[in-house]
Amino acid sequence: MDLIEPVSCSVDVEAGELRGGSGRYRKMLRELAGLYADEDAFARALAHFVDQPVYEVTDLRPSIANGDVITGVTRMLPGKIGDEYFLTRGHIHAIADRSEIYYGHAGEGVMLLESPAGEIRTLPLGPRDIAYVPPFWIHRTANVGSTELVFLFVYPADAGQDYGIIERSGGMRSRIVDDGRGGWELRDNASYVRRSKADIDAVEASCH
Ligand code: S6P
Ligand code: ZN
Repeated sequence: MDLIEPVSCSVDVEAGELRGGSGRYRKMLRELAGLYADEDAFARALAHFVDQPVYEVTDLRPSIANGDVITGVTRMLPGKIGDEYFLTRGHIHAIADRSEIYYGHAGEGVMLLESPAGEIRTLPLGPRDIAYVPPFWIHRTANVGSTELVFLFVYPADAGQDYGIIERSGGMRSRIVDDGRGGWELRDNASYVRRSKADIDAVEASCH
């Protein structure tokens, strides 16, 4: 039996970080090309966000063993590309039946979820909101507020992330855009291509 040492971490909500974790990565806007509908607005925004990560993840990854968990904190800047709110890249878990819990700490977020067949759901992700991502749902998060969005996540360590499922369908079926009244609304993504039966079957097969 290989024992892992128990460890305590804490969430620094002000800094939007997990203190005492083991890893960190940053996502720059230039790494998110193709996510947003308005390519001209994206090109203009690149100049403003040269040095600043759009989002940053600090996590605790004791191992990637089946049965272990990965815990982390994501901190996202507020902002829009055109009228579309800042987003995480989004993914389905590489082993697609692995679920996930998010817990909001600060700011105003929305989780956008899509089933392999293209059904859309949204969940609020503000302070003390718990968002449950069930098995097989593609998920990404938007910062729909005017301050930083900070949330915690926990998911099985063997889950992995498949980002290609969103790229192959031309994005998710809906976009999260400014409704013109200080809030947000869903808009159909004109570039969206429905998944074939073979693609949907491949999601299910990822678990066997
Ligand atoms: C991992 C979990 C979060 C996201 C993070 C960044 O399964 O859902 O850690 O990774 O919020 O999003 P993304 O889509 O760039 O991995
Ligand atoms: Zn995930």
